[in-house]
Amino acid sequence: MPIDLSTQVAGVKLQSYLMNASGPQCTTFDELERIAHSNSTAIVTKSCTLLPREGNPEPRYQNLPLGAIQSMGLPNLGYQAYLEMIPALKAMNKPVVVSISGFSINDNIKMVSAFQKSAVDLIEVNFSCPNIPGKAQVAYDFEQTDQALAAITALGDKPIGIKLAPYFDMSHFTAVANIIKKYPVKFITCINSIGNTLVIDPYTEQPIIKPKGGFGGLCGDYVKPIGLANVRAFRELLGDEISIIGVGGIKSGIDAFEYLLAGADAVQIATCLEKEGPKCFARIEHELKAFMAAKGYTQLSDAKGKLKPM
Ligand code: RRO
Repeated sequence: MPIDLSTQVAGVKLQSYLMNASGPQCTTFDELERIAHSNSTAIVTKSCTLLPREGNPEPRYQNLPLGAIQSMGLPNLGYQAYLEMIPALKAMNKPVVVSISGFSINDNIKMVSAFQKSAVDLIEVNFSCPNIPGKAQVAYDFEQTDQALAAITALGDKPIGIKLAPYFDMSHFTAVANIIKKYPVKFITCINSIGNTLVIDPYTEQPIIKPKGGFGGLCGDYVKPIGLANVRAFRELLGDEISIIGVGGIKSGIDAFEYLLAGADAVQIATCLEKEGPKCFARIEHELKAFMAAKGYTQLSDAKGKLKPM
C-alpha cells in the first residue's frame, strides 16, 4: 500500500510531513532554493528582523555528540529582502513560511503587516530566540506574550502561528494555552532550542562558543523528549483546532513518528539539516513511510495523537 504523508497546517495543504525549521541553511536565496529542491514539503525562512544582521561573534555553532549548541544571534538579510524573495520562492511550487523575530511588538507589527500583504502562505512569529544579549524570550513572559498576540493577530487574514520556547512545568503549559486560546492563533511551532545552556571544554577551561559567555541554545537529540512533551501537552490543552508543528531532535523516520503519536500535524528539522544537508528530508521521509508500512498504517491520521496509555 502506498503511504500518504499529506497533511495540513492552518488550512495550508502540505504534500508531506517534513519541512525545514527556521534556523540552519535557510537564510540566503541560494539556501532557500536548495530547500525548495529537496523533499522538504515547505520553504521556511530564517527568522528575520527589521534590519539585516551579521549575528553574534564566532565561534557560535558547535556540534556535540548528540546535537549542537549555538548562539547565532539572528543573522539574517532583513525582512525586506525576504519580502522581495517571496515571488521567486512561490514560483518553486511549495508553500512558503516566513519566520519573523522582531525586537519589540512594534517591530513585529511592522513585519507581520508587510507579510500579510505578500503571497506568503504562513507567518511564524518567533517568540523564543534565546540568543540576543539583554533580550528576554517573549515566550517566557506571559504578559508580553498576551500583548504581542493581541497586536499581531489583528493585522490580516493570513494564518499566524508562534514559535514557542520549551516549557517544563504543567502550570506554564496551561497558562500559555489559555493565552493562545484568546486569539486567532492558527498554529504553534514547538519547540525552539533550550536556551542558555553551557558546554565547557575542560581542557581549555573555556566555553565552546563565544557569545554570551558561552550560554547558547541546546539542539538535537538532547531536546527530543522535551519537544515531544511540549507537543503532547499543547495538543491536549488546545484540542484539534490549532495546528501543531513539532520540532526538536528529529533525525530519523522513527523520531518523526514519535512526534506524530504526540499529536504533531507536521514536523520541522534543524540540527539534522545542518549536519546532513537538504538530502535529509528524502531519507527521513523514506524511513517514516517504511516504519508506518511495517505497522500497517497508510496515512498520518492512523497514528496522529494516538499515543497509547500504559
Ligand atoms: O539565530 C539564533 O541564534 C537563534 C534563533 Br533566532 C532562534 O529562534 N533559536 C535559536 O536557537 N537560535
